[in-house]
Amino acid sequence: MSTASQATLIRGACPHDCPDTCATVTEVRDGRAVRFSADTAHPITRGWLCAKVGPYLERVYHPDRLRHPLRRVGPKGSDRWERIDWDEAAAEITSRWRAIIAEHGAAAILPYSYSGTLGLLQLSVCNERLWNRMGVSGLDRTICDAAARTAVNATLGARWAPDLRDVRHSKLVILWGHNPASTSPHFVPFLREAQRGGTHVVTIDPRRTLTARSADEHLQPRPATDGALALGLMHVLFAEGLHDEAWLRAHALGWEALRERTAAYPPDRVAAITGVPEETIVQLARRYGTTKPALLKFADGVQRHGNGGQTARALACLPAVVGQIGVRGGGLFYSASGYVTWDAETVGHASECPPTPRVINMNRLGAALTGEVQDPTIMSLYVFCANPVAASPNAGLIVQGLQREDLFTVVHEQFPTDTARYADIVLPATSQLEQVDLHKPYGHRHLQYNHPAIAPLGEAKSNWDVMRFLAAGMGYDEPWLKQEPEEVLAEVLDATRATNPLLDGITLDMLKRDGTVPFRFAPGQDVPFADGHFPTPSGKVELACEAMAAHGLDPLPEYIPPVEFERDGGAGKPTDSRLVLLTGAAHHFVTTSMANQPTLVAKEGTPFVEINPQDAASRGIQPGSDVVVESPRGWCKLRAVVTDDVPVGVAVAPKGRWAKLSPDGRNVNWTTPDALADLAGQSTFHSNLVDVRPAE
Ligand SMILES: Nc1nc2c(c(=O)[nH]1)N[C@H]1C(S)=C(S)[C@@H](COP(=O)(O)OP(=O)(O)OC[C@H]3O[C@@H](n4cnc5c(=O)[nH]c(N)nc54)[C@H](O)[C@@H]3O)O[C@H]1N2
Ligand SMILES: Nc1nc2c(c(=O)[nH]1)N[C@H]1C(S)=C(S)[C@@H](COP(=O)(O)OP(=O)(O)OC[C@H]3O[C@@H](n4cnc5c(=O)[nH]c(N)nc54)[C@H](O)[C@@H]3O)O[C@H]1N2
Ligand code: SF4
Ligand SMILES: [Mo]
Repeated sequence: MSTASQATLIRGACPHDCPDTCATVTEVRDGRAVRFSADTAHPITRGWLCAKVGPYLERVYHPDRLRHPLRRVGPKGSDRWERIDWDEAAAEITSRWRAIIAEHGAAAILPYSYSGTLGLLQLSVCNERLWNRMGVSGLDRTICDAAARTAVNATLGARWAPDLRDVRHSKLVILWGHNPASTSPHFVPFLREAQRGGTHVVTIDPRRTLTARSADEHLQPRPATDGALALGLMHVLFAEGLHDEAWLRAHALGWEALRERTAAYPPDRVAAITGVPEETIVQLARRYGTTKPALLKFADGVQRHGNGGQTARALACLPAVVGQIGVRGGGLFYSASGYVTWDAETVGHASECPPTPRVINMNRLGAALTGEVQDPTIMSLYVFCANPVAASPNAGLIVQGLQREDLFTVVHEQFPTDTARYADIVLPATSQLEQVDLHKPYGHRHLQYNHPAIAPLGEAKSNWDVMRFLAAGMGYDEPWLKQEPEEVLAEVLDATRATNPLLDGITLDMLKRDGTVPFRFAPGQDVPFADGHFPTPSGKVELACEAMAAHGLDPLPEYIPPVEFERDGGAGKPTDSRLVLLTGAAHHFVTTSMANQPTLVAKEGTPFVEINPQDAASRGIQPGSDVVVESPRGWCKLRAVVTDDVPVGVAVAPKGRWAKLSPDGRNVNWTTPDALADLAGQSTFHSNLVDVRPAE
């Protein structure tokens, strides 16, 4: 009888790579989670979870959850395993590592992780402590946001974002290369509220996304031409005197040089480059110059091009031209990550460790495993919180590298992913319901504590428990490799609070008790840069930015087409019949996470590629037929969706599909480039020219 068992409610945080970091509530009965829902009191979550995480218990109790360590018994990739226990697993891993270190040095070991969880303990600390102690190769974490992170920090001095509820004060909102209806859903109701009150919403995206459908205006520039579009808007603003000169004089470095630069971007030239009509460019510039407060919100998709750094720079400069920084309802919304940076020393204890011998760009994983990285060659790969075979670029080359007989690969995972398939040892990971963590969102300004709700499934261990276990196996004795989870969190929180007033008075006990705790903004200081000070070297917004020169870029924003695109005199038209393949977020997955949940896979349908009717006709492609999508890196097979949601010359196939769950055993990342962008080693997934043709 149901009355016999007592229900408990456990507070948590959604751990996934999403700006919303929802506050969750798990109902537990007899040790089993029976209901998973949203906190109704959280000011952003407001009682609902997205389509992906709503059915989370399907993920937690999925029959495919890994429950004990496995050792490979067949050839690499054959998916034949024997069950082993944790002691055997640790003994094998540590003895292989000792032998590799003795023969090649610790640099021959590469840990690879990204964003399976965003927790302080299970990701940030686990990215550092054991690896620093071992002195292994570092990973340059560039797959997602490296270019914009660098560009925004250099231009404004920090990644600070407005309270997303303040969009209610905006009169104009420009969503640029950002699809929040799928990727930051809790922003959308606030946006709608503003829109109902008369706010004009513009989306700038080559694809008619879910977000674009309900915008007031949709501009569809050719991919990777956004830098030119932004400079064109500035051209009109300066030419028509719609810039805020008083503000620029007081707060901006290099605005006159920027004005000169924009002289080369008159609307007719920008229209030719971008494909956006001249009148539309002029009208949007006038609207942006005269409608205040105006918010410019961009996210990560738009930077995943060969010229992503300069694009992000141009976008970061725009709000300054119209003096819309430090204004409630205005400004730049890129990321809130910069408000709190966890204290690096307590996260990693690097000062007590050997120096990191080298850093390897994660976008080059396939190349790194197959010869690009030598002296020493990578002899062991340890993957956790990532699924590179399905999520990283040029995946075919990664598979080739993982098949190297002399490579020792360990994968710590919740599921038998495309990457786990190529491991020598697979270790079972806990889910968020089974582990402790503390979360700092990148889309809003509240900390969120995650209590474990249930015991680990089978023999699953959390990342931190595995790190401690392996550290003991390596014979390390440092107390910071043995701490309990809460001790680690308290150590980092206390050290971070000591230098960051936004955490004043926030203790671990308070976080455990309240779950959600907002940052402590001083009165009047919750609007980013409200005091007119910018933490750049000059104290101003750096429109001309010497830091960019140090990265080998023009100190002023500039439009240069990505090298991957052979362009017709810079006019932005491909000179051949290939299509630009964009592979942004799928609505029902977070990259490849969730893409093995039956109800979500069913909602997403057969892996597809959208192409314009004109492109379909000229290639003899029937709607609903199978097509081959091919680049110089490789190919995959997808179902053709013929739609004018995508313009001529562009194809769209969302990221996230598992290769092993796809009919051809591949996904779009068999085609994507592993070339690096103009800034910070950024990935260039979307600078991808592909042939699309009917499958035989
Ligand atoms: N549902 C869902 N949510 C997610 C994720 C997911 O996989 N699924 N992933 C999470 C992660 S890891 C991240 S980084 C964020 C990303 O969040 P977003 O940046 O909002 O998402 P993306 O779909 O990657 O890219 C946004 C848009 O950029 C467009 N785009 C591509 N190239 C260009 C271009 O040259 N110009 C312009 N103007 N637009 C362009 C794409 O068509 C896409 O609609 O979302 C997070 N949230
Ligand atoms: N074509 C294309 N590819 C892309 C992108 C794109 O736009 N286009 N976007 C890129 C972006 S923005 C990003 S951020 C990357 C993300 O790339 P990844 O970080 O590789 O993300 P996921 O594919 O979600 O894989 C995360 C894995 O971590 C596992 N996991 C979750 N929690 C835990 C845990 O607590 N412990 C352990 N050990 N494992 C856990 C999950 O089961 C999942 O398999 O993908 C990139 N891939
Ligand atoms: S994925 Fe994002 S929107 Fe969905 S529950 Fe998690 S934090 Fe909330
Ligand atoms: Mo990302």
